[in-house]
Amino acid sequence: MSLRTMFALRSLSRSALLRYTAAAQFHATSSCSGAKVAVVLSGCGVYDGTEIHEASAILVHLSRGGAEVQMFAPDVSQMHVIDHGKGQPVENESRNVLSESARIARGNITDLAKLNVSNHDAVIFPGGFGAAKNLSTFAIDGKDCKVNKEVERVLKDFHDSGKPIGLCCIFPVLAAKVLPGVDVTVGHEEEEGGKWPYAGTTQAITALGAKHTVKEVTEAHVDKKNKVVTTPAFMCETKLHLIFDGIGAMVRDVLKLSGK
Ligand SMILES: *[C@@H]1O[C@H](CO)[C@@H](O)[C@H](O)[C@H]1NC(C)=O
Ligand SMILES: *[C@@H]1O[C@H](CO)[C@@H](O)[C@H](O)[C@H]1NC(C)=O
Ligand SMILES: *[C@@H]1O[C@H](CO)[C@@H](O)[C@H](O)[C@H]1NC(C)=O
Ligand SMILES: CC(=O)N[C@H]1CO[C@H](CO)[C@@H](O)[C@@H]1O
Repeated sequence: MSLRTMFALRSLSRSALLRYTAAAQFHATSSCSGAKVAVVLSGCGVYDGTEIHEASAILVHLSRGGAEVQMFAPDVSQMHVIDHGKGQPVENESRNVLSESARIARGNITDLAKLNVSNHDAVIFPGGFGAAKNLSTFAIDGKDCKVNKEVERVLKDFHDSGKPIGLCCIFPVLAAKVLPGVDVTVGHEEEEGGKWPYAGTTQAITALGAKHTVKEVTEAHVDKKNKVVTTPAFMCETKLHLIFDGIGAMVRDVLKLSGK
């Protein structure tokens, strides 16, 4: 202990010292994670790529949890480009999923083909239509969709290695396709007057032979056997901070399962 620290400790009152110790312990347990987490993106913008708020919420909660993050995206072209102001496809414009995702990663992104499961403790996939348009063909083919082969490989590699997989929004449907019998949530199973506009997705999940569990937007669902953690996020028409909280629950459960 340095003289300076000793002096600082001596001058603290006993109760302040206890508070200080408790805070230090809390700090240690809350940020000791150091888990290496891969985050996989599918473009930039809800209608043709990654849902930006979901990606951001995941990164904030991972940062708070003390995780070390590396971001990835496949080097493929987007199914189409949507003008997010008009909600319509832009004709004759083509964009690359890796370079668009780099916007969210502040430039620091790696081709998904280079993701090696040995280098990470967990993987998290945010949602957005990019998952259904660029990482799979779910937007067009529904339950008969194909999944991008690198995405399929990564899901299987983490699953086979017993490393946790975190998913939100529409992404659980890709897990349902790739991981037989997985148990996931995308929220409620009825539209309930527009609160759950994509409730029909639950039918695709069960048609794929997976199990659907009903959860609230602020909750995460843990499939302990498969180490798959899911939360509804923007499958629910609700306030942004509730979606943020649900993603926080998902990220915490992923970090817990990583054992780091
Ligand atoms: C980019 O990300 C990698 C992996 O997380 C990290 O090691 C590296 O320092 C980052 N580079 C920059 C320039 O931020
Ligand atoms: C898009 O490309 C096609 C074929 O190259 C061309 O015929 C068409 O005029 C283009 N449309 C626009 C809006 O530029
Ligand atoms: C993945 O990383 C491990 C450990 O660093 C290494 O042994 C293995 O060869 C790598 N696999 C591939 C496909 O690069
Ligand atoms: C342009 C295009 O359609 N790109 C791809 C988006 O992702 C799906 C699923 O992997 C591919 O089939 C598309 O080719």
